[in-house]
Amino acid sequence: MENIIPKPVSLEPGNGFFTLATGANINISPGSSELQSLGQYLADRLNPATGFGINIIPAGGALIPGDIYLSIDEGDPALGEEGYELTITPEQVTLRAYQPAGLFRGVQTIRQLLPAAIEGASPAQELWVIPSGNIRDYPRFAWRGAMLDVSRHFFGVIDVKRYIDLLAYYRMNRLHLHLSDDQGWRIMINAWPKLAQHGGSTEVGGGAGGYYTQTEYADLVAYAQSRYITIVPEIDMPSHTNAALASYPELNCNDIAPALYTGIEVGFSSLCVNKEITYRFIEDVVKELAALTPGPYLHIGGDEAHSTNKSDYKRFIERIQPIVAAHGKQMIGWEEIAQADLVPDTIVQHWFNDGAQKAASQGNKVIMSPASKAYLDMKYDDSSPLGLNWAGNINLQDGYTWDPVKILGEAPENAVLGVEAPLWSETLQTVADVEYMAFPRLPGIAEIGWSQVNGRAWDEYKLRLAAHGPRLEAMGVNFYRAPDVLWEK
Ligand code: TNX
Repeated sequence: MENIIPKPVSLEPGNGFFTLATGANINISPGSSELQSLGQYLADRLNPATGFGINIIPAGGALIPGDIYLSIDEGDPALGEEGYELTITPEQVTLRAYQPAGLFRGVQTIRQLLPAAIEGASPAQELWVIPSGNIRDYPRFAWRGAMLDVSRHFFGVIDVKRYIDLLAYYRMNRLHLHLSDDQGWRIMINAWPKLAQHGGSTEVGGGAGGYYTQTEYADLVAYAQSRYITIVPEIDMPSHTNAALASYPELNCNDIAPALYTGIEVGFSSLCVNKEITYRFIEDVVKELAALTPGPYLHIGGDEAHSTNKSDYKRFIERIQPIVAAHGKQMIGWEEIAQADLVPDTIVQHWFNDGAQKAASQGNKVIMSPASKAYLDMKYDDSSPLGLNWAGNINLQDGYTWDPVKILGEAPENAVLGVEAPLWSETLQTVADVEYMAFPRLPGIAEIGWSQVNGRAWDEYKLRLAAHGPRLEAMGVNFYRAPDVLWEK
């Protein structure tokens, strides 16, 4: 019971065990299509390794011994959107929540309470027991995210779905996709098709790159939604735009398209902020992206605009803000945008300077992604074969032992929406590379976002993490077996 990540708010062990056996059903109430899908999601996690063929049924009157119950009937509003209550007795597993998202988070806890072999892809000989007890749990922060840079190296739909599934396992709820940068434009925009066709045709190192069609992108968004994860699309501007500038000469101040770029320098490109066509372009991109995005957020980058002068930069951000709002989205930007006058609902993402602190003291909400703690692309240590180190090496302990509300200095704590772990992909070419950098640091960030700060300690956490080794192995995750953790076999 003690090895759950993120650590639950409260956990009381009971006596005995529940045994999942052949013939067990998942009972749902109410019998809505949403709960049917949620039940099926759980059955799909349990059936491969158990071979039981568990079915979903609407809950009836009398409780059936050996069954699992998922219910939002008379759910406790105090659990909020994502909280849940899990009661395990030798007779039943009962998961209750106020909202379906809470059930989904609780389902991850059920998975983690079963033997690690439950995550295997084919039937295993195992006694499928869950220790009795009571868990009541809800998140500390509303925003528990990861960012994947699909621009520097492109990752296709299957790869991103796998990442979504791993985020879900650790109860995260946001996936920020960095969809454009100097090296690649990764989403088809029908009004400006060369962005994807030309701007998406390469990546760092000169590989083939790629892009999502709008149908593929919609499929990704729906997949994330089925895991109660909101996709946050980012189109970076005014800098980090070489792929766009290379695709349309008219976006350049001199009307000359530069060549595609496959290196890893930052900050050299800029949209032509004094041309009207730049704003028509942004209007078209925001319009199509907003239409593809059911979530409330749209990220406009805004970082490292080293070749845009300060007053141009400020005017640019102040002109983009109402465009995003006009398409019904809440704007997010990296903390450099705090140089501009921000409307109250613009969200600022901290990474490396004091912009977020300034924004928070002005009343804006902030997302904490401190580069020296939360950047999954930093090396673990000097011997790491992948990653960068401009913000320092980040070992597991460094990545785990920080508090998002202590990063901001004088700014008010309630400004912090939550945490996000960016994974920039300059050095990452494959899913195996992505997993090696994200695991096992990502579960630590997930815990910082979800769990209460009291009771969190590295010495205790690293024991729980050790027990996740066999789980990650069963899922086929290529994780870094950090020497400071006594990984269980
Ligand atoms: C800084 S973080 C960047 C990215 C790089 C990253 C590499 C940020 C807002 N900008 O363009 O990929 O460093 O760690």
